[in-house]
Amino acid sequence: RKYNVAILGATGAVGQEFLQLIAERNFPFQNLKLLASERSAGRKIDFLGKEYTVEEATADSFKGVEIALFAGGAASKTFAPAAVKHGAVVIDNSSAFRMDPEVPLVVPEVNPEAIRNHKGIIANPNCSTIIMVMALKPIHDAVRIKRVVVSTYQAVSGAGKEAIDELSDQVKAVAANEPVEARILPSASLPAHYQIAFNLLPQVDVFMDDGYSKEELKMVQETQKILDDPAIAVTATTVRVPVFRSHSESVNLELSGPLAANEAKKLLAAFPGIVVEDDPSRQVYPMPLTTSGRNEVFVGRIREDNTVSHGLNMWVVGDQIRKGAALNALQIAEYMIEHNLI
Ligand code: 11C
Repeated sequence: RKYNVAILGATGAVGQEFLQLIAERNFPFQNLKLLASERSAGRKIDFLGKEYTVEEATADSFKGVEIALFAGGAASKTFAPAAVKHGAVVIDNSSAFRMDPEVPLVVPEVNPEAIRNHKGIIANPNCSTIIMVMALKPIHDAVRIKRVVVSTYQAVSGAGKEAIDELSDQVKAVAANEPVEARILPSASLPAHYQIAFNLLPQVDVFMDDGYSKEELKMVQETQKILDDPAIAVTATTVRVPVFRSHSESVNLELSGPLAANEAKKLLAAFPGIVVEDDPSRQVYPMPLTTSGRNEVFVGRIREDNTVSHGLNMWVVGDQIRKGAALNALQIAEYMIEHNLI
């Protein structure tokens, strides 16, 4: 059967990826509503041979909707309760509900069983978290991970369409020897903005009182919730890099027992949704340019770390708009359809 679907935030980077993936994966939709803020309402979008008009989202927009895909942002908090009241399942890409104990936080390859406990809202994790936990899960199941030290190299598209334009404009300005304007990064809500072109920003999202950024906190808390293991210690440094698409992560693990690098490779290669690209002799490793537009999470540079007992290093890269956002959310919906949960 086919489902009535709504996309909230249809004109943004994640919303557009939802449409692309719905077409690619032949997602079984009957009616499709494209919703956005007042600013984007009225825009026409051609999709699979039909013209859709973007509607301004209101509480009534969700009447008759069965699957509501929320691209993220502040609108989620406003509209999720209304969508649930109208009987929709909300799959939400914002951070609003992720740590709510009543809301499952799901990566379908990692903890699909959590979906069954939903009360209308299912949260999609933060993109950097999704990409990392995909690589942690097969290792954690084999030899429990005690501690994770992660540093991220995050693409500008994680901060939305405006940040993509910002990098593009800045690169052109530098090449033309013109003044560079910074308006968005590291975070639009903050007073200071810095050039990202030919630079790195050691800040993703706002800082908390303890000096960590919100992005770093998300990687700690969300990983513990998804792996259902409050004992796993995670410390993160999140960095924005001048890359358009795909987040990369340097992940250092301290395991509770021995695991040879070769064994880790086998575990990772056997895990659904992971591709191991690791052959130093031929200079094979994942890079943002080769992983963008792909659905899998790519792992390379897998090697033992002998500076601690049972240490392991790896390099993890994934398209954060696909697996880190729209694809993961759509996979949750597909799982629910497959298991008669809608
Ligand atoms: C970034 N990870 O790259 C962020 C974007 O909590 O869903 C996603 C924020 C979130 O800027």
